[in-house]
Amino acid sequence: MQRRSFFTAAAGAVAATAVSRVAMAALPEAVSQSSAETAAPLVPPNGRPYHPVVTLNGWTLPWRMNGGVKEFHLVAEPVVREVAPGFSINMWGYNGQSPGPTIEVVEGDRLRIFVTNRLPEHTTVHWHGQRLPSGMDGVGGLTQPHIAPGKTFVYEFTARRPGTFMYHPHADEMVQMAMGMMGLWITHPKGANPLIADVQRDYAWLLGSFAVEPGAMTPRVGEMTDFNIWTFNSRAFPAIAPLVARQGDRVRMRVGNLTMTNHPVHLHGHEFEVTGTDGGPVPQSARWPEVTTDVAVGQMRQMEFVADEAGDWALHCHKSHHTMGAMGHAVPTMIGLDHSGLVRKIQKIVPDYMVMGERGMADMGSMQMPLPDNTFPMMSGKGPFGDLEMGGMFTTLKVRKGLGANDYGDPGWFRHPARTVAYEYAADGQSAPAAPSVPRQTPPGQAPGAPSVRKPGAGHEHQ
Ligand SMILES: [Cu+2]
Repeated sequence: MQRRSFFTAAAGAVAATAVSRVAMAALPEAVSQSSAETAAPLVPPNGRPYHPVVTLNGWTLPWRMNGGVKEFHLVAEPVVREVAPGFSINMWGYNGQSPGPTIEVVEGDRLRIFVTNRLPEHTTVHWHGQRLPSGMDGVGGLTQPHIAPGKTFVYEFTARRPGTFMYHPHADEMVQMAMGMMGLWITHPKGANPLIADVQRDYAWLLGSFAVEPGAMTPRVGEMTDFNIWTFNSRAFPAIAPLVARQGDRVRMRVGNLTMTNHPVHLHGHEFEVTGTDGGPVPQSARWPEVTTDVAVGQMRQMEFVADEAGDWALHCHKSHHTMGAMGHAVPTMIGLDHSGLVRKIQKIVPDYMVMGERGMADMGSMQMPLPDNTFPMMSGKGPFGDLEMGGMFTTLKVRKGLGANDYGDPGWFRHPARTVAYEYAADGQSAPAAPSVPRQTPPGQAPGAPSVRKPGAGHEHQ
């Protein structure tokens, strides 16, 4: 990740990979990232200025300027991504990570993107949402020959419109996207744009899903519906970085979906507007307040709000199975079942046997259940008040007073002002409001305490 490495020509690579229009030019160095931590935003060292995004648990690909053209070098390759502590997946990605690095450019930039294929099979890169010459669209077989293993192809186009985009293969797509090949692309506006606000915090992530058996490390690539690992930028809660904002900041969230199902993204404590899609900025007259917006497959949504409420706010997919870790999806319903004698019998055969969920499944957050190697609990994460019972597509928005403009560090848990936290009711407490006491009437012929059903139009005067 050092700038100077761009200017050391990889001389040996020239002869083997020279392409006519860039003949005699060395390939830009392929910068690789080994960490799954959120990198500091990349302030542009040259070219047109812009306010950079923060890629959750990701990074932005550096470039070099070459005769007025911005040059990037993507390398498609197998990677090992740490999805949660103690849990890594064999993925395919770009430049050391899945998702690949975010590409940030400015409207009007002339671009040259070198793509080297180090996968065991051919690939291409499709630049989702871009206006570009048809032959640069990256659809293997339709607009270009596939990039064979070991080969480098060059894509050249101008970033014609500002917005939130992504890139992914258009070759053996089912396998390559199930393995994690995707990345974000941000085209910043050139100068002021009436539909694009200045924001103080600009976060971006891609929704992902993987089918990995507990204890395994490689996704089932043929899976169509039964995924068990749900991710923001190939990370699962509690390993997803929080979004941090200074109270009063205008915040943008850019979210793209390359999974096999839709994800209703839900933010607590604030209302946002969808200000843009991968089709471009949304006209002012077409924006309305939301607290949840659905991000369908193959879509991007750009949401904005003013972070004016201090606190720790949940930010998650609203499908409850998508905020679970690996192991919860095939558990039988045990609520209300008395199986007290059964456990001891089964433990004679399977000593570690535990029953899940006779009172619901909340107990599982704190169960010290033996797990296979390389997986993570279905419900995990500790908060200041106990177990969070989450996993998968869940993180927090942490809004604090007086943070520095470039302070993206986790500020820790919120310190709630006095008397602003929900509390346990105490019968002798002075502060709890008294609930009205109404004696229950039992209809004739019905046992006291039995549920009563009131039929419409039955005309009972009580209740
Ligand atoms: Cu979801």
